[in-house]
Amino acid sequence: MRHSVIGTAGHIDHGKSAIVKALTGIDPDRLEEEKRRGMTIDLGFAHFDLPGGGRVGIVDVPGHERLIKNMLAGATGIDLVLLVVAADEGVMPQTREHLDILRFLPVRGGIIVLNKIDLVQDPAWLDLVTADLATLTRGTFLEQAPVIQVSARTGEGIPALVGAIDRALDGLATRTADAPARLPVDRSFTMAGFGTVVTGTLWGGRIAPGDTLELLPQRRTVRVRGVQSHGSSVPAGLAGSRVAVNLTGIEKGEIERGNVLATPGVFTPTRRLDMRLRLLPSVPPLPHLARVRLYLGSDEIIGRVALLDRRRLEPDDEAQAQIRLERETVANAGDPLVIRRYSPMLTLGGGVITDAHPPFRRRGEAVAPTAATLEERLEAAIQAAGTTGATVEELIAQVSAARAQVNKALADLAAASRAVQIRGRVFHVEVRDKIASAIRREVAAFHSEVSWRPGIPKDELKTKAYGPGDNRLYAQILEQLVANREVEDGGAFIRRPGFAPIISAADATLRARVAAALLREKFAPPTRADLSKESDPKTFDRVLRTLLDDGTVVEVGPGVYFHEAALEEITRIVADEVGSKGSVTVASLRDRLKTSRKYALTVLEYLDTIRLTRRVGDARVLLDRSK
Ligand SMILES: Nc1nc2c(ncn2[C@@H]2O[C@H](COP(=O)(O)OP(=O)(O)OP(=O)(O)O)[C@@H](O)[C@H]2O)c(=O)[nH]1
Ligand SMILES: [Mg+2]
Repeated sequence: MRHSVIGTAGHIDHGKSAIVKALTGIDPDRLEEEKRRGMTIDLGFAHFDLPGGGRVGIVDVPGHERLIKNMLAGATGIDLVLLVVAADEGVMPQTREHLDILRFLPVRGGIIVLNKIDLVQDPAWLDLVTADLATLTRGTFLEQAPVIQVSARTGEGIPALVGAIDRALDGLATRTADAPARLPVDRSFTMAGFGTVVTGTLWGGRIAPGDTLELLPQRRTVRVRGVQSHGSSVPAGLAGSRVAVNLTGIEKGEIERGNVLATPGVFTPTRRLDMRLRLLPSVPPLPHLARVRLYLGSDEIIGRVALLDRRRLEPDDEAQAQIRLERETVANAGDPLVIRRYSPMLTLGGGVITDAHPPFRRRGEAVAPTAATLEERLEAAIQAAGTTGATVEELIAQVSAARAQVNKALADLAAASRAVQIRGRVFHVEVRDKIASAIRREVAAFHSEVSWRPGIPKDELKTKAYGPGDNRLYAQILEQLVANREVEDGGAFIRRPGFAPIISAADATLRARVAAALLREKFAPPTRADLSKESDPKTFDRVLRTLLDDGTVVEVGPGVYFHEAALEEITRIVADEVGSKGSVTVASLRDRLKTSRKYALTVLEYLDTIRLTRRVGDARVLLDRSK
């Protein structure tokens, strides 16, 4: 069974909670204050079963600008996001801010939910909102996301949304449970008769009753009494799902959001982290040693960012930095992070941890060689895979990082036009561009060298521009060039759009003569030697080629040429024979055509190869094309 967790995101009052309720029947706003004020304050949880099987957990987040901290704690670990936008209001500040945050998290996919469609009658307004959304998501992981119009109030579009969720989750590989357990805690409470319970989205591994775990950064050893997922006891909570863990050996008051429940001995709490940090385009520059809030998992920690190679980090720029924290947290190289300004609060940017236990670094100090980001290492691996490309599995093994992180880095590389995914394999864009240039070059060269042919034969083009082997990448590139009208697909040939072969007057005369000769004795056509008797061999070859190229003449067997009109007549006769007698034989065709056995046989074998007929014993029947 598949386990996944989806999260909501979007501006306040756009209907995130209403959509969760419409999908699951569960009202995620569980606090009395939430019900009274009609807004989400803290995270809400719900779940439902997909029609195709698989239980999905939903984390509902608040849209209020002052509650981004809670949103961040909920968004950690989700697979898929529903970015909810009210159709009557369109893109609003937290639509933007939530998307900015999600861009730094390893969210693997998303759906844009255009809600409150019942309030909008004007199609022009909807077009405007949709266009705004396209601008907003351009270059992000949501660029290709489906946009589903719904009304949480009337229920319109909800089945379509369920379908879109099903499809989106289907495309995501399941997470591996054979890693150390790591549960960023987003809630802890006491349950009568049970004691302390913590919940969260399990990042990795599995948690089962009887396990001894460690609560960090407190370094407290705890025991698991029971595990639930979506309200029912389970033998084990698995990576990628929502879990509630009943613990012994600890009081609720000793646990808070942001703590991590983990396999003992794997993580050492830290107060210093190296990171690759990127600022959003729309924020003020970040000075050296600025005080910020760091978001890691479900944790929020205050710290100062030391820029190692510059005085300040400009918007939309990236740098290596070290953050010094005011208290301990749990981190691992490769973890995604977000930073916000200390005050007034504003999402500044995010990035990835490059070292969770670095030495103290001074300004100007060289950064450890391990500082190559996952994205950089991934890009190098994709480049090395060349025209063969690599599967996501192969890439995960090569960069030894978690699937979610690799997927996120791949999405970033794709958004930055550095990598493309073609039918399950990832290729570097430079590889694609090189092949596209080779195709353009070979087509142009062919036209200038062999201007009397209608284009370069497809096989020849592939061999020259790409070489042998798996042609998924090649086929896709060629298709793209055809779609862009850079080249034209002329059946057996590729040519410059609109190119027409240039045939000399002398060649044209010979062409007409050869064609006429073949037509004259159409069922027992002259041989190549007969036809070429009075011409220069090179000229004859060229002229015959032009006849074959445009289909006037067909080579039905080695050195046996029929005029296309003759072949058409034969096809009719064969169909007629089969129609009246049930099948056609070499002898019966020979008699009908008044030709030799050799010609009748060659023609029938040709009809077999083009799959018009099929041989049954000594006879042939028509091949049913509908099968
Ligand atoms: N007409 C109409 N109203 C809706 C629809 N969906 C939600 N609403 C109303 O919009 C208001 C806000 O809905 P919520 O679901 O609480 O919005 P939210 O996005 O969860 O808000 P926060 O959690 O505070 O960010 C409520 O009064 C809902 O009844 C809809 O499709 N149509
Ligand atoms: Mg809400």
